[in-house]
Parts: sequence; structure tokens; C-alpha cells
Amino acid sequence: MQAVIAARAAQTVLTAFPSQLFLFYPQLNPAFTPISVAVAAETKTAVAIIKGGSQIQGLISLSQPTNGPTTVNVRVTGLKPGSHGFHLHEFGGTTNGCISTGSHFNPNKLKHGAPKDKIRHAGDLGNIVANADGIAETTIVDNQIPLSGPNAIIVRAFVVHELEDDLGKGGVELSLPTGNAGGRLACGVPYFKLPCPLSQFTRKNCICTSL
Ligand SMILES: [Cu+2]
Ligand SMILES: [Zn+2]
Repeated sequence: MQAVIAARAAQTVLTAFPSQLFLFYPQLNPAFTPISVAVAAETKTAVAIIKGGSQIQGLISLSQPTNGPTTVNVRVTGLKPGSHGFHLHEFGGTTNGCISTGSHFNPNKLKHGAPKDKIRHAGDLGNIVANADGIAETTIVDNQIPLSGPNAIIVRAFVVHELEDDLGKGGVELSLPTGNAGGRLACGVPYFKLPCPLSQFTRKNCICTSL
């Protein structure tokens, strides 16, 4: 209705003052091109360097477009072939090794589960599987591990476990809290990635890396 009134008013004005009309109703000008007010989609990126006691090492690259899921590219080498529980733990400190990373990241106070379960810790990323050469390479896409906001995983810790995570279904005492995934073989803290050599210094929550 308002559009009709506006159009009628425009027509009246057009007859009287055609050139001024476009000042007030630019969309009526045949030459009018709408300006798209695009909100710049920002993709955040982060990286975690995985280090373990023996020769285990790895790199985890993360990216998340605004409001989208987080994509986690994982490559860990030096593992025993087979499945290894893979989680985000709550603390980014590794002063006492991977044990300093605390429990599974669990902001919603739920039980341990599989990545696709409704009831799971946010940090439950299932298992990574090492091949015969001890290399685990995979890509995980997950909605519960954002790079910003109140549940951000920046400066928490990825942990690679000794055993397979039973995803809470193993029926043993440790299935529900941890998936009974055994010891912590290696871990790494995700930081926002800054391009090198723009910043040669690690800023708060950031790491300078060309990785
Ligand atoms: Cu864990
Ligand atoms: Zn868990």
C-alpha cells in the first residue's frame, strides 16, 4: 500500500519536477543501480602445532567463515597405526605437558559422545586414524568449535590420545567422561594465524606463521 502511495506521489512530482524526483526516489531513475551493502564475509584462520613426547608431531589448520562451521585440517605423524581419540581440551597451558590441558572442552556441561551426537562435549572430535606409516590425515567440519565468541577454542588445546575413543559407548567406567581414550600422546594450542613477516612476535592469542 505504501509503495502504491509512494509511486503515485512520485508520479505527481515527476510531472512537476522530473529532475528533483530522482533525488528523493533514486530507485525510480532508470539509470539507478542498487548499491549492494554486502557485509564482508570474514574467514578466521588459526593454527595449532602438535607436539608429543616421542617423535609425534603435527599441524592443525583451522578456518571458519562468519557464523559458519569450523573446518579442521589435521596432519599428525609418528603415531601407532590405528585410531586415536582426538579432542579439544579446555586449557591452552602445556607447562606440565598435555596433562595441563584439563578435561574435554565442555561449555554446555554434557556427557562425552561422538561428534555427530546431540549429547557430546563440544570438544569431542572423535578419532583420527593413522595409516601403516603412522600418519593421520583428515578434515573435520564441526559446528561446536568456533574460533570466536564465548565458546571460542582459541588458546584451548587439541589432544591426540593413545587409544581409540569409544565415543561414550564402550560401557566401561571411563566411556562417559572421556571415551576411554587412554593417555595423552601429543597436544597443541590453537592460535589465530598472523601472516609472516608482518608480525614476527606472538601477539596475544596469535602466532606468526607461514605454515
Ligand atoms: Cu582428550
Ligand atoms: Zn568428551
